[in-house]
Amino acid sequence: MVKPITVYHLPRSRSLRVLWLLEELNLSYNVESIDFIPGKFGGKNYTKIHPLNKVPAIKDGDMVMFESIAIMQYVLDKYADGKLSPSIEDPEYGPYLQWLHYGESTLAPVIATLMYQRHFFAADKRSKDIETWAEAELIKVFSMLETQLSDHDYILKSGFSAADISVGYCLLLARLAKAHAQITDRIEDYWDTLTDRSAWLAISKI
Ligand SMILES: N[C@@H](CCC(=O)N[C@@H](CS)C(=O)NCC(=O)O)C(=O)O
Repeated sequence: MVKPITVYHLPRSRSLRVLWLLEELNLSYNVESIDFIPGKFGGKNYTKIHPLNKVPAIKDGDMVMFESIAIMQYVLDKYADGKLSPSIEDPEYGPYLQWLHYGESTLAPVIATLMYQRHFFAADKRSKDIETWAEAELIKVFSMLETQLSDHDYILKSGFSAADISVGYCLLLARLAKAHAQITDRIEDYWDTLTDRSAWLAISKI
């Protein structure tokens, strides 16, 4: 890496996935903090970086990109030297990719639904039916995770990988969405294991 990657970041947001990965890999980075202005997230200048004004985005040299999982894949392919993801020949490669994407494609939308119902929508726009649906759905999608974690500490038998970062961020999101009733004891233990890692401790307060 010639110059450190710039990470556009908002506290407690999906940009934590990117910072966590960079920290685990011991790569240097700059943090560009985005202001949360309701309705004008990040302001006009940030639209040039992310046309939808969402986080995260990164700048690596002249290259700008967004989508947290895609950014993770980019960093892993370009700078990780085989760390934190199994090789394509490894039998764990398929399950690894599945869980890497499960975090954003399956877990995050359900938890985000709860977040909107409980925090973001005005009281008169909330729907008890949607909230009840999301609670039931979260039990289902967490049960898959619970099964996967039944006989090892991390998602893969071989140990900590980027898939844990993808899924692990959703456990923070679930707490922010007040989904404690859906977080089982095993998932709580997994959260404790993840948040004990020095890389998480280094970035969680940024
Ligand atoms: N799939 C995208 C989701 C990005 C996203 O929705 N980020 C949230 C913060 S965690 C955001 O920017 N929300 C502001 C908005 O949607 O206006 C990713 O993984 O990067």
